[in-house]
Amino acid sequence: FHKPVNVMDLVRVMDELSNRSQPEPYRVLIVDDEPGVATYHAILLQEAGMLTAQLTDPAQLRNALDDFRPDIVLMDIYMPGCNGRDLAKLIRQLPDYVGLPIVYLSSETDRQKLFSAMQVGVEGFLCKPVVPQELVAAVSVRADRMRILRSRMVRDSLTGLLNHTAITQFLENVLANAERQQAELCFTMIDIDAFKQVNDTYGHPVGDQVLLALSRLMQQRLRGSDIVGRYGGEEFAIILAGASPAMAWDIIDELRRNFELFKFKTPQGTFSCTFSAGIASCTRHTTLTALREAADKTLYRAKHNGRNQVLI
Ligand code: GH3
Ligand code: MG
Ligand code: MG
Ligand code: MG
Repeated sequence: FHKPVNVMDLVRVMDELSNRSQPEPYRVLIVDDEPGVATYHAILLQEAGMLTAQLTDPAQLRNALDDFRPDIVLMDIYMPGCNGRDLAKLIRQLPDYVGLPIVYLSSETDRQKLFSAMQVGVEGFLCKPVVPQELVAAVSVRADRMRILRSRMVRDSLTGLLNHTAITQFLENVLANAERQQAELCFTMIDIDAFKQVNDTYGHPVGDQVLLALSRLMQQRLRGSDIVGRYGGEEFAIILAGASPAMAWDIIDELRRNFELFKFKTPQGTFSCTFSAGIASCTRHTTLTALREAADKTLYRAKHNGRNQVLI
């Protein structure tokens, strides 16, 4: 089992979404058996505003990747006891890092050997001694692309909210944290009422506009610490960290009251939409599955009870 999404990526995305912080510097992992050489390259990159980590023991590669979570790896080819080609090949076999850019930094000039080293899935080669501007440019364009891809992987393409995988991953981590700190946490499932009818009456594009409108409303109205995702179709999930069920109810019910006031204007007429929501608290349901099931059941009760309501 591997985690398809790393929490650090999610935190970055949440920061981006809420404009809470400056974009984080690119993270570069430098693999070189000679600490002096690694440090020289590290300084060049740091001067360009990047964050670096150095790895001299290839046996620690997996840990370095998981802990440092680089946007790119700079790899020496010749190192005692192992070579860069084998390490690059190993990275390509890890599902989490299949897209991670790898660039060789080596004094190898034999074309044939270089081709062979690149065949394992390495996209760049820089010759030592490297021209500083060339190093910075080669690293930053690739790191930037990696960031964009990572952020796409955790987002829903229509609304830009966290996708199902990401929100699940987030919930798992926030739940573990809440348990350690004995903090409160509420998980809310939201489902738009009679949404099929909206599509059937006004068309799918109008349905999409409704989904977008609710997404925007949630992003505007929720606190920075609340985490919103599109769970699937017309279902959304909200993690309210540090909120009691009563607090969560107030927040979600205010959303509900705001949403029902929206008027969607179409050539076929103007209409409004509502949603139902179920809230579950981590103090009563401590596992991920139990929490989700509880929220789902409560949502079902809200639907059964006549819709357009929030239940705990
Ligand atoms: P209920 O009040 O019980 O939730 O009824 P409902 O009609 O909302 O529920 P149902 O599950 O029957 O229908 C959900 C609809 O959501 C069906 C599907 O076509 C639509 N849907 C799912 N994803 C999208 C999307 O991305 N865009 C649009 N426009 N519609 C979507
Ligand atoms: Mg070397
Ligand atoms: Mg549904
Ligand atoms: Mg629905």
